[in-house]
Amino acid sequence: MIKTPICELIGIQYPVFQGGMAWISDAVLAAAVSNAGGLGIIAAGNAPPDYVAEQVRKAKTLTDKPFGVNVMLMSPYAETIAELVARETVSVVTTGAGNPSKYMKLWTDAGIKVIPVVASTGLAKLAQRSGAAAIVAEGGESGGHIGEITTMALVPQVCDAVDIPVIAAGGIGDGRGVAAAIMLGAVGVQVGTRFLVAHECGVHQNYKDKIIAAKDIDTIATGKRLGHPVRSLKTPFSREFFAKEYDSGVPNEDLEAFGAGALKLAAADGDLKNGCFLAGQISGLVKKEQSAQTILEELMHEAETVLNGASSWIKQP
Ligand code: TUI
Repeated sequence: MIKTPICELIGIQYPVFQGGMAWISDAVLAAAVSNAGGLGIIAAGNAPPDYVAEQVRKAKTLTDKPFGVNVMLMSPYAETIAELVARETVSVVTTGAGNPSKYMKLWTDAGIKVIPVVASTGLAKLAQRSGAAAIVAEGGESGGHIGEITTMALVPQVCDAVDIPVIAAGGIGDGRGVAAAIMLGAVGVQVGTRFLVAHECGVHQNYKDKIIAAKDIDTIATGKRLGHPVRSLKTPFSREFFAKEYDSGVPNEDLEAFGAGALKLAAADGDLKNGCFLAGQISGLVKKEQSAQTILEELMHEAETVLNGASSWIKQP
């Protein structure tokens, strides 16, 4: 059995967070992951506060285990949602796509464990100073909004930069990834893409089918020119976005307008032409739909096997 300080800190059986995926991670998925022993996380994304409140209340009816809410700091509703999660006193808040400093006191005063998702050591240190309970260090292999640095390079640097527990994210889809993350100094992992194909994930079937069909080089990072690069599957939409991005004749406002609403079109409608299917580079490894429980058990069992076997490479002289 793998037990790390994050299990005790949050009160979970397995040191695995389910990534907060915008328009995808709802109460049903989060509760399934939490009931199975991981940390389920509801994604606020760009959704309005009423939707987030409804999902939080629903999750409370579906599980008595700890769960989290991911607050996407670029959302126009970030402030209202920040207040809402403080009122609802969820166990954990993770944040993404920005600096959570201005909300830290509100959340920690409410007894919430705040675990910012960061892509740099600078933001990790800042988050620790303002009261974060732990940090998710997310490499650019992940799906959605991404930073510049790979998981392999980022995780050990964040571990050295802070004294709080570090969770690795980005490119982790099986037990080998979990074992590698632990070797880099992390005490847990956050997994998005693999949970996207969980039976309990209500995303459109087209989305799951595309992940399962994807191979290693089937994702693309777009939006660098707008200052918020996003990784998604290669589709007619993402290829056109990429082409427009490198066309200096297309103004930034037109590029923003082209992308608006595309995440929801993919997640809710499975729109293969106009949808933006956020997904990590590990998509090529995800080959079947399984229950959240099986995914967690497989991740941990494989990680134990890999970690137990690792010392066999050490030969006595
Ligand atoms: O946040 C994520 N992943 C996301 S958010 C999202 S929804 C979205 N919708 C439209 C456009 C963009 C996103 C989909 N996926 N991951 C955590 C993460 N945060 N990765 C990188 C960062 C990050 C990057 C820059 C955090 C902070 C930062 O700058 C900090 C500063 O000082 O402002």
